[in-house]
Amino acid sequence: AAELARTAARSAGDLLAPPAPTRLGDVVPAPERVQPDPAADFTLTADAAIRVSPAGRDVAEQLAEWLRPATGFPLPVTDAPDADGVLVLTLSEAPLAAGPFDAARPAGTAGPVDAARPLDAARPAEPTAGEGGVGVDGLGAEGYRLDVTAAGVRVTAAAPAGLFHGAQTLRQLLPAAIERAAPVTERWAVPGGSIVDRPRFPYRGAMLDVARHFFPVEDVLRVVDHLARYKLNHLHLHLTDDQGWRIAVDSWPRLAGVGGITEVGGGPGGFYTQADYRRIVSYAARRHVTVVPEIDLPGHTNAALVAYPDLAPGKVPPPPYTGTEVGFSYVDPADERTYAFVADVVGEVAALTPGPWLHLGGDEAFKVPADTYRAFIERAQTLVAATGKTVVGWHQLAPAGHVDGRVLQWWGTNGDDPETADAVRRGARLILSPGNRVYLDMKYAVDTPIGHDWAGLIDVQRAYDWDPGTHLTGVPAEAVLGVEAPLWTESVTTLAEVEFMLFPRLPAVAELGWSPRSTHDWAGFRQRLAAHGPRWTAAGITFHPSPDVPWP
Ligand code: TNX
Repeated sequence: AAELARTAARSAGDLLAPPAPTRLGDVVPAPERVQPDPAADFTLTADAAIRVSPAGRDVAEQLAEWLRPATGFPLPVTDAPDADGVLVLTLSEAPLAAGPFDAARPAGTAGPVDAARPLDAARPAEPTAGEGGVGVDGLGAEGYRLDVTAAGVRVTAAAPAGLFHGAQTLRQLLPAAIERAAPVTERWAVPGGSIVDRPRFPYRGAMLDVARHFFPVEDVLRVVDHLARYKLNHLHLHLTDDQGWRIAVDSWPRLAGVGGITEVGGGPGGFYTQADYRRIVSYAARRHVTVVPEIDLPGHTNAALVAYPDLAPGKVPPPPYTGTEVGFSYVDPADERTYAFVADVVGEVAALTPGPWLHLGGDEAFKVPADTYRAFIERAQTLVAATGKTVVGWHQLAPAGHVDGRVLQWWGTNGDDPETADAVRRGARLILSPGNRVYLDMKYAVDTPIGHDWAGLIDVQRAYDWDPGTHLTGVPAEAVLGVEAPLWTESVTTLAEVEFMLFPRLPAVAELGWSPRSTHDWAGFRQRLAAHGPRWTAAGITFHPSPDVPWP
């Protein structure tokens, strides 16, 4: 009787309350499967608690940190995920109980979905475990399931990363005012229904060039937050270039001490101490973002040569460089000390980096003859492999011999690239960063105040409308590890300018990396993206009000 009374009261409430302002499918990146239930909207109230399994505690704490400022609610985090609660985060290797997805259909068949986001027929929901359940283990470490009913919200995943992505989805389903830093009066409604979601590609990233202009730790942490919102899971830091060396290396202290004090335009530069770098790495790790450090070799090394002229060809100390030309510098490939330098640097950087990757650069070494370049890269790859890390490099590495697991980051503008396709046949995997699609330093339009245009103008539709799975001729989708959007900073000097170049293009790239191809739809994406404008405004994030997007 009590249950009946509660249900009746709830229905009466539903009749009175307006629907949640956000629709369940209004998430960026688009979830794999969405099944709205408009009768099951949930409203977060001051008495809510977050219940979580012990291993998910840190995700629950972060969710509370996101929701407390605007709601002003205490949102205590407590154990006991099995008890009834309002916001429940559950880590489970076991099959999930049947939920709204499964009730209407036999196990293993496609369920009804949001008409706007049809099920990807080629990629059915993962092995339904037993009678009508979805196995979270089938969602991988990053997948999650989110169920919203009038009584509460439950996020279920096999690992903390999945819980984290599910919590980010929940954050997006609340009204935009949730992004405010101080309490506001609002009905904190969440649209009812279920989402089952997991990434298309394992590697989804962005690169920040901290070498052309230096960005302090706090700025980098904020960029990590931006990545994590959109389920990007890698931050590539371009740590070294002609204009500055940004990471302290104990065995070669002048690299940062001398090479770190310059930047484009003559500003003071700067560098990360090893403690600073560790702080970035652990802040990112808490947000399920892996840092990929890049030491660019053999070119883009003027700052290192200023610090250690013995590494320069001819041992001639070059002057510090604060311009924006590329391709003139290189470490001396004929001197054995160069390889000791490479070994020491990659050794220290590897030791500071828990993630599996170490990026060797390799781009634009125009002054090094092709066979010398190849031999240098092969030695450098071996030195990286000896640290236990997997080699990543710009696609100029392609002609060099394969080394276990190596990954090429393709930044070309023409998808016919036989050299890269050949490296893939020899075992390389690819990160796609097509210059004319995802280079975030390109201008949006002719009148964009900062940025380049050598790869063209890139507004949001251009960043969104391509397919990483088919972009390169002769490269199968299985060889594609994922996508990354690089931000070079020759013309970018402040955090606000970084954000201006990231938003709204970064979410477009995030969707290419995360969402199944079947959800790809420019008309729908621009609508979903538009709803994020008020979120960015509420969060104090600078963005370009692109005419491609129907902002509210
Ligand atoms: C090319 S892309 C570069 C960078 C520049 C960028 C400017 C790549 C691997 N190298 O050195 O900053 O163009 O867009």
